[in-house]
Amino acid sequence: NFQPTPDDHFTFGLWTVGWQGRDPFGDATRAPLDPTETVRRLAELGAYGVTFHDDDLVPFGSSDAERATHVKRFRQALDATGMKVPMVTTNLFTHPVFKDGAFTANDRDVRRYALRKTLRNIDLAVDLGARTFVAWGGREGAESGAAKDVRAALDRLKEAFDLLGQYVLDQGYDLRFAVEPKPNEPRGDILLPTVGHALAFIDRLEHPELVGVNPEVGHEQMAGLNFPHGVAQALWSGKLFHIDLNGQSGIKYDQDLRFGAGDVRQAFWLVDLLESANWAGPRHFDFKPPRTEDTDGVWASAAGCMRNYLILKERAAAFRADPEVREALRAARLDQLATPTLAPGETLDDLLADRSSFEDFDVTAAARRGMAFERLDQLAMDHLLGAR
Ligand code: GLT
Ligand code: MN
Ligand code: MN
Ligand code: MN
Repeated sequence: NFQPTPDDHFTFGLWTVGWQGRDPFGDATRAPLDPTETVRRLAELGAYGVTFHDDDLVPFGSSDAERATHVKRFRQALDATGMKVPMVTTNLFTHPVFKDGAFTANDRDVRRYALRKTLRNIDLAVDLGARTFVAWGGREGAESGAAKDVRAALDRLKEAFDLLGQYVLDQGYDLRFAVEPKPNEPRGDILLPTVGHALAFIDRLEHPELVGVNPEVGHEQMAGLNFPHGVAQALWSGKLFHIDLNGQSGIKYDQDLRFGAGDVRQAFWLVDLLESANWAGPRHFDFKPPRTEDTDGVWASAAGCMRNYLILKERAAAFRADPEVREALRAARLDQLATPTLAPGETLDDLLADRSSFEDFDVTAAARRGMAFERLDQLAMDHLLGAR
């Protein structure tokens, strides 16, 4: 019946349902939401937990006493509802001090401040039981060429992650970092624009084992990329530490639609991938209920994220279980793709000596074989559209 329960591990950022609808052209259309109200409403809807930026919970500039009160009220709401906090992140983009970035700001004192803001928030994250710390570098970038020496900026970004990793090890924290790529917006060009860039960067760190990625559906699609393919490569690399689910319609501004809206076919293949890989992390929604919506519309939008995930999960399972699909997968030779190209024990010399692989290989006949992908894809379409 597509009714979510905590066992589905659906989580939401406080900033998602809490978005007031302020955009570059218009003022807020909704009143602020109290984080404790968000916790209660999401629990009622069947969510597992919430995530937040430091500033979502404790307004920027709060005193230590105010901070303690905000955290205490939040903790009480968590205890009352059983909601969890699997992930926390730092806001290093809203305050004007971060206008040229945080870990890669040209101003050295801004970089030191950004590190301190993050370290403080790591302590809170661990205190609330989070195991993942997301780092979205939305302001780490540039609008013009000479303004940012990208190689120097990457040195500073590495320095920041090396220090944060060292801190977590020194404190004995059970916490890993997840870098969230995005190609642009709010900066003209953002550093680590795609999952691939982030994976290559992580390899250069002092403690790469502590750092993975947090891909977001819309962010890869803003770069014209295939999101399930990016997630598959992150899984293949053992680097899918977290995921941001939402919707996007092609290459345009970051839409942050509810999950399932936008490119529904990629959403289907994504759910199929996460479920068939038995991915164990939370299904985290990072969306923005459109500013046309009132508070009822906000909760309808949040409920829609979870409902669409569950519908697609059912559709993907039906696709995988269909005997005709299994036969179509064989006809498309997916079983061959899963078989190593050399036989067990076969060497490069054996391959060179194998006349059937080259000298006697019937290239013309092999080229004539159809791949039978269209029939397979139509079966997927039938399942996705509920026609089977
Ligand atoms: C911001 C951004 C999101 C990130 C959040 C984490 S903040 O809303 O647009 O994609 O995941 O910092
Ligand atoms: Mn995100
Ligand atoms: Mn986004
Ligand atoms: Mn966003």
